[in-house]
Amino acid sequence: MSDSQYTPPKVWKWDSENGGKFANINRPISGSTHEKELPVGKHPIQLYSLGTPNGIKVTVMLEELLALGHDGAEYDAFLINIGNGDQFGSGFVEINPNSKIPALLDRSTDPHTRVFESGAMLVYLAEKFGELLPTDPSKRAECMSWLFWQMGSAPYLGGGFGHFYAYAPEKFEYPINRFAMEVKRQLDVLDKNLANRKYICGDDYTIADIAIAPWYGTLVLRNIYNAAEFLDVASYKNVVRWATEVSDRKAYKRGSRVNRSPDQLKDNAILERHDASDLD
Ligand SMILES: N[C@@H](CCC(=O)N[C@@H](CS)C(=O)NCC(=O)O)C(=O)O
Repeated sequence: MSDSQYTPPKVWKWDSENGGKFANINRPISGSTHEKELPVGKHPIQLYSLGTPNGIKVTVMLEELLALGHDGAEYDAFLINIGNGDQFGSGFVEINPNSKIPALLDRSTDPHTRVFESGAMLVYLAEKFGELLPTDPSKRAECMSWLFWQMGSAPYLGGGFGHFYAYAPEKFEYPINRFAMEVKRQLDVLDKNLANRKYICGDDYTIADIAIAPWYGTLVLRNIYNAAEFLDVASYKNVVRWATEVSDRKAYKRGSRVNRSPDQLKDNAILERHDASDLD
């Protein structure tokens, strides 16, 4: 247990200098902090994002749709630098009142369609183009179940484990134990599911794979949070096998290079994507 004692006050107060990595952008209030219109490119789909696991889900999906021959999935991906507070600009907040990347605007509809929440974007795009989401009600339910599983589980991995293991100003045993336990349980859920399945929902690659791979696939393959050894990720052999296969897909590779922040521009990563040739 940690030695530090904290007695919560009667009413919580905002201490903007709390020493945490994200103290400069975290706020207890929603809404915009400044007026800023979003740029608009030439393609039907406008994406305002950053190449984090949540952002990558959508660029991978768009690249998969383009690979399947859907020109209507052509997109402009503009960089939203969350470290600089771009997510609090007025134009961004109009698309996503929750001020988090990714945010999507489909300008091919009248009126334009805004979509926030990466899971909602995967479903929107899957339905719009009739791809990667089964239409049979039972298969669709299985796919949706895993998609929602990801949306509910990943905050334990990123906001819980990753935050306390890698970003908190000090190492606190209690939250690290609690979230390591949960993340390992989640990896075990995936590992057991993938023991008899090629992909998350069965024989077919779906939006459930696209949602889960950037989080748990990256965790087992790329040592995020420097925690590969701590969590013994190599022991989840079925997850490693699946993650390797998914991350070898051409569209996955292309999508994961988009909207990398300026300090992450390695391995052919690009800041913004406005043309297919930007990734060639
Ligand atoms: N549930 C949301 C989560 C989005 C999210 O947490 N985005 C993070 C980056 S991965 C963000 O924009 N953080 C900025 C902030 O919290 O101010 C989704 O899947 O779209």
